[in-house]
Amino acid sequence: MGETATGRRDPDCVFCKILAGEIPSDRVYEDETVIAFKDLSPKAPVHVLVVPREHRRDVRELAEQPELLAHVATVAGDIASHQGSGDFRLLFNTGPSAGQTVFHVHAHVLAGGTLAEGEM
Ligand code: DGP
Repeated sequence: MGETATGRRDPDCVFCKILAGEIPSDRVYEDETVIAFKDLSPKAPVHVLVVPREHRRDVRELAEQPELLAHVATVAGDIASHQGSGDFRLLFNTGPSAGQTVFHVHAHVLAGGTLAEGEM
């Protein structure tokens, strides 16, 4: 785990590399604390990941910063309003058996069309 001027960074983390511009992404929003980009393998008409800039493992670590967690939810809602009807599903996979594959906390924003219950 390394520290940079912009906060915590893991040099092996794919989302830290996206944040640093080392891996391209289709960004839909960014500010001082979060970025949002389209998921590589979309599971819904709108499938965007909202990612805090600082490297945190999962939503449990993010919850140590309640304002940042709330900001992630606000950004997710704004994206759903701009890109869909405003309805959306917000999902944090947390831990390998729950499907987390990238261990840099991110919220999946799923929207557009009708989302089936139980479907990601
Ligand atoms: P999770 O399984 O909850 O950890 O979600 C990780 C998501 O990240 C998964 O839906 C695919 C996406 N993803 C992984 N690598 C990349 C990448 O390099 N670019 C983009 N845009 N998305 C990625």
